[in-house]
Amino acid sequence: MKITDAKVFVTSPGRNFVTLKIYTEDGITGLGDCTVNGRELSVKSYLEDHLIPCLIGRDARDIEDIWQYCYRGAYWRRGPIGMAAIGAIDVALWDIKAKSLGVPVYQLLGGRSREGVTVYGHASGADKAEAMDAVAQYKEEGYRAIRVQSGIPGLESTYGVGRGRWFYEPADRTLPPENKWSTRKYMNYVPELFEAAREVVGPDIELLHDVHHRLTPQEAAEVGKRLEPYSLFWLEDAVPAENQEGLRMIRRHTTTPLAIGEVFNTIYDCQTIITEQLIDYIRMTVSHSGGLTHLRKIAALAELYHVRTGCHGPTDISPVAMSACLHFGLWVPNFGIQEFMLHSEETNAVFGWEYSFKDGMVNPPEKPGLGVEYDEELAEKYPYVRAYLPVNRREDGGMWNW
Ligand code: GCO
Ligand code: MG
Repeated sequence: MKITDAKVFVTSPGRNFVTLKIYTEDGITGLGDCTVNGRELSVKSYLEDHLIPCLIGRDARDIEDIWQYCYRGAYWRRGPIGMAAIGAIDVALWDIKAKSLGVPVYQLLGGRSREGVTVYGHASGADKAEAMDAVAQYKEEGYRAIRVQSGIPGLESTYGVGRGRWFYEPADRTLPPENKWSTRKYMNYVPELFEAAREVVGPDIELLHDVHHRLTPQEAAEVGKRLEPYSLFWLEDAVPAENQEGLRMIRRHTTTPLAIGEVFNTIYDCQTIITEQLIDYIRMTVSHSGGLTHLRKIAALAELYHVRTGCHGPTDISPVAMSACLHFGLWVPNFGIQEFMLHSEETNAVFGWEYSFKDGMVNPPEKPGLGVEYDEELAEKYPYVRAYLPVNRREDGGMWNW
């Protein structure tokens, strides 16, 4: 089953998505998502200028060999752009193989391990009252797990607060917006936010929180300790991800479970924190971590150390990658949770797919392959628009992590 062509599509039905489509000689095609929010065209170029010419004529069934060829064949390995490109090729090849065998992708991975993929929804608000309204609404919708983010008193803007109740897209179509940050104001506020959230949801619904790389290990240890009374499911990205050893300090001081890894792209980025059991959940996702072939190896390593999966799944993950995550989550033995953010109607129309949501669990389309169709004609109506994620400064103007 020779690969005859591969095309990269960029569309912007409300926000940008980069999609790879691989074509084979017998007419079966496969899709992969390689959207890197705010750096979309770099991935397109990496694929078109460097990887696609090497794919033509290869047997689409040789998924592992093609992965190794793309990874080892590049002297300059790893990194978010290269690994997203490899990830899209890999997922498209799993899609093709599953379609050729007439089975959903999860069947190739090893079959169903659970009834559905438990997801967490995003409750956020400009202030505590608004955030609590959103928490109550997610509870009513039947979510078993809710991430809570809120504007911080005294700060004009922050991360993680959606525009409208169900949608969240931080990238902006101008130059990067600038946020201001105060660790002190954040730390003063976050315990009362979770005291309120625990009261709204009661003892059985899981609560999650994202710190978005804003703290030092010492500060994160303090926040973890102060949140212990509210029994979080996880505290995410408490510190910037580059320094894996930094997690040791947090671990020594708090039992609040830790999740990290949405910006990682290879197994080497999480080797220390997994093998030293410094985290509880690994956040790496299909589209940014070399596809299903690489992510299943990461999950297998994690399984040895009681670390469970918690794949990144905001709206910058297209329905192609989200579907791949759901197939993965249905199978992976050490599943933890799946992040789930609703896409806009325009996005769902471009990426035709039907998933089911019941009792806080999502199931992928029960169709051969990933179960996603890309409508090229409709996609053309939404041309690419350059967009940037915000940058972040401390109150004194010094640069900080967004
Ligand atoms: C999350 C993330 C996202 C990121 C976004 C950046 O946990 O979902 O932190 O919301 O901010 O992926 O593009
Ligand atoms: Mg996050």
